[in-house]
Amino acid sequence: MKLTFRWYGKNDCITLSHLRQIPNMSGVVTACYSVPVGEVWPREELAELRDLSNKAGLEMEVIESIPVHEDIKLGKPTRERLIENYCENLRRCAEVGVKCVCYNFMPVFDWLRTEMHHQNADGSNSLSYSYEDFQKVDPHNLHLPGWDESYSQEELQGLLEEYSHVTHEMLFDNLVYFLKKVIPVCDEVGISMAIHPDDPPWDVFGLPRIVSNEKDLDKMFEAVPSKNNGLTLCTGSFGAGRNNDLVHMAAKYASEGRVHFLHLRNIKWTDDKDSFCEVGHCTSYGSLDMAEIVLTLVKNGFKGYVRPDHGRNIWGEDAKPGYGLYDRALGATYINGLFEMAEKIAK
Ligand SMILES: [Mn+2]
Repeated sequence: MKLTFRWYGKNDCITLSHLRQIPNMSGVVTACYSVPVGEVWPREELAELRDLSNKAGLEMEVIESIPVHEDIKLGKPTRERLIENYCENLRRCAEVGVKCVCYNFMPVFDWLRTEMHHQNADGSNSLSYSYEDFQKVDPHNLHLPGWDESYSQEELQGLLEEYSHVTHEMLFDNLVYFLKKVIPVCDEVGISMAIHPDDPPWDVFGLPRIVSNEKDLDKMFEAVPSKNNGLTLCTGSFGAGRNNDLVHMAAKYASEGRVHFLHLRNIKWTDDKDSFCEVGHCTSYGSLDMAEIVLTLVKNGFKGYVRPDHGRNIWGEDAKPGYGLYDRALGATYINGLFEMAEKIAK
């Protein structure tokens, strides 16, 4: 595996020299954040990100993400130009050495929580999702932490209205339409696409979601069989769905060569409905068996990129929720330990 870490570019208060000092760190996971969704990324900006990373002793082989414009998900006529731009971005990424691109196909909301600073017993805080609190959220008068400023109320209402006619089948057809244009470019330039699962893995506000479980994935891989049509196995996202058997999914998709990118984090189910809290990475902290997941991946030939996903805020750090340095760095060292042992056992 190659251990990586998300880096939000030059404006990230966590610097490349910080990242370089995390044991076994191979590279960054980043993107051109200045470019509006759907537009072409400037070559100079990509080259600059790559050069800054390389100068700090880090690779830039993973992009997270090249976002998919809502018009592509909605299947509007404008998707032709937007998909062409997407393909051009893939070519440009390949030119600077990118090997893997993470993306998602969630309508409007690419993640949802009800609390950004849930207080934990040990004095840390983390993101959480409460079933009870979520029932009280009105999408037509949205005040949800992390989302209040992403869209204006008018824009959001417009999008919700457009999606009100989109079924799961239509969204899936639009994903396949997109992949049938994008994957041949990936095959040509040597990039693996790694779709990120729905977070959390169920429909929200009546919006369809189609990357939530094994059945969804099988359908998608069957429609576009190239191995470059792959997966970001995000344990925290799939793991919030209690019917998802992460160990089984790890074995199946690693042996099929579909797991190109791994997001490792643990979550704890906090009631008998859908509520969960993000916790420290170790197995003992949450509901997912992290050691078994990693061992299973390695035994089934996983050799992709890994990054510690969301961490808690600890040691007084007040970071972008989920993206502090300290707990993700602790997560990284834990991941190193799991892989070192798993690779020894698998030999
Ligand atoms: Mn993730």
